[in-house]
Amino acid sequence: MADLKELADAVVRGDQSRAVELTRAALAGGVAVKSILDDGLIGGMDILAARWKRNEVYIPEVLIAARAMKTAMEVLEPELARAGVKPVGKFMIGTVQGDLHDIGKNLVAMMMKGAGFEVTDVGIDVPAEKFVEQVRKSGAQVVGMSALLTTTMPAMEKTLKAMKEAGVEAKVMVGGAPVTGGWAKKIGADGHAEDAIAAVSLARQLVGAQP
Ligand code: B12
Repeated sequence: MADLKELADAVVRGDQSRAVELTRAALAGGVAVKSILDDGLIGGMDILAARWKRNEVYIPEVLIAARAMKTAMEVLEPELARAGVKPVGKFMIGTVQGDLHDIGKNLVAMMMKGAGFEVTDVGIDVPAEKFVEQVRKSGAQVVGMSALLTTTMPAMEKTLKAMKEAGVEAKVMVGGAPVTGGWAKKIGADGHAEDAIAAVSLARQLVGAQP
């Protein structure tokens, strides 16, 4: 267990090489893959999430930690598949058509991955039809749409409509600086989250996992 605490610390510090080294060492030492994921990698991101909630860390620190977690995940992923460990859920995210902002979207994607979701990132400037096509392809249970421009917020409504018309059953959450809970309600989305941490709690709720 001590090694996993050290692994969580490496993730919190954003120390990529140490996180990879400790993940490899834990695997070689016979530690259960699920424990490495839950207590080491996700454990580290949970510590960071709590610090973010208390305004003790800033976006760059979260990005750096998420990158360390992602690199260590690459070592773990084949083992997770071999051990039959299922993701918390499948999440897909994209920035809506006409909008090129992706820093917030990437942060949400990374935090979601850090929370144990299988994540499909469909990129920026994504037309409604591509959202529909990709949600089907990925089998996502939750879809996230990001918009940073007031002029692209209507594309969220258009995309949601296209998904409903196509009979897509995935839950939809919306976010981005100008997006509010009121907007989410107005367009018929299942929820809105202010930031990446809140997005993780919301996604967990939407797939029926523990918040
Ligand atoms: C960086 C930036 C850019 C970069 C984008 C680079 C990139 N790769 O993303 C560049 C230079 C390309 C750019 C271009 C433009 N930009 Co700009 N840009 C910004 C800026 C400064 C920061 C945005 C950002 O990354 N914030 C940091 C991230 C972490 O925060 P965030 O995106 O809000 O994400 C968080 C939450 O919102 C949430 N979230 C985000 N997405 C999602 C999704 C889901 C599902 C959920 C649940 C949550 C969630 O979680 C995130 C993490 O906590 C903002 C100003 C600002 N302070 O917001 C202007 C801003 C958004 N831009 C603006 C404008 C006008 C433009 C341009 C039109 C400028 C121009 N005339 O060309 C173009 C538009 C290009 C286009 N078609 O998209 C305006 C928008 C005004 C408005 N209300 O519509 C802003 C507000 C600046 C301003 N004050 O005028 N921009």
